[in-house]
Amino acid sequence: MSEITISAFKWVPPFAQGLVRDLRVRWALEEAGLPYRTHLLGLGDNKSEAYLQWQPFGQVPAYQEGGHCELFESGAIVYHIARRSEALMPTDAEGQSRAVTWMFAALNTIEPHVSNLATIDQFNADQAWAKARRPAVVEMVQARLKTLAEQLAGREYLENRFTAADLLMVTVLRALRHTDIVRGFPVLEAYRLRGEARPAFKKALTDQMAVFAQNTPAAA
Ligand SMILES: N[C@@H](CCC(=O)N[C@@H](CS)C(=O)NCC(=O)O)C(=O)O
Repeated sequence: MSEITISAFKWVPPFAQGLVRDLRVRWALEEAGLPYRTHLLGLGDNKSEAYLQWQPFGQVPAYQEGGHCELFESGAIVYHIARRSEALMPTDAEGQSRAVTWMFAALNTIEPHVSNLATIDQFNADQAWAKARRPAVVEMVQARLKTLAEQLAGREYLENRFTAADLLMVTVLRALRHTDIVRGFPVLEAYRLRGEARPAFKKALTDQMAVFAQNTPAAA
């Protein structure tokens, strides 16, 4: 495969370290055994004209392969990698479609509610509207996680093996690390820990955190 480059931030505040979505791509590339380079973005670089040509929303991650295949959206990038790696995707068509189903469930059915809660807690905790809204948002997250826990009962992973869907789902659950919500579902807590115990995850996290450590601003 041609040379792969992914975008990532040089530094983010501690509440976001270990959660920035380039982690998903790093993890997928580690599972697939594919080497990559990083294109590191400092403050404001993600809104430059040049970067917006690559990632129109000015977000990370973005992905480039062979100097031409430019992708964005962490889910699409992980899918692109998974399509070519048995480590992330079964080889049979039905198994692939099942994995994709759970990838969408992670990003489209569960992550929006998790993000709503994270937005309240990390950026608006002191606002009256946030205090009023939070209980209903927590309830919605718990309802989604209850169903997920039921699906995972008696299984190690969402299907009968680890796939890109588990990779995405575990990263979604990790975004609740500032709460006790996942710990309230022992099946999900065990699933999260199972994902985080994978060598590829550990390598991806170590590499993301190393960049932040190297670029910590003097005032932080
Ligand atoms: N749906 C996008 C979301 C990407 C995203 O929210 N990235 C955050 C970091 S985790 C970001 O770049 N935030 C800066 C911004 O939105 O300006 C994906 O999954 O790639």
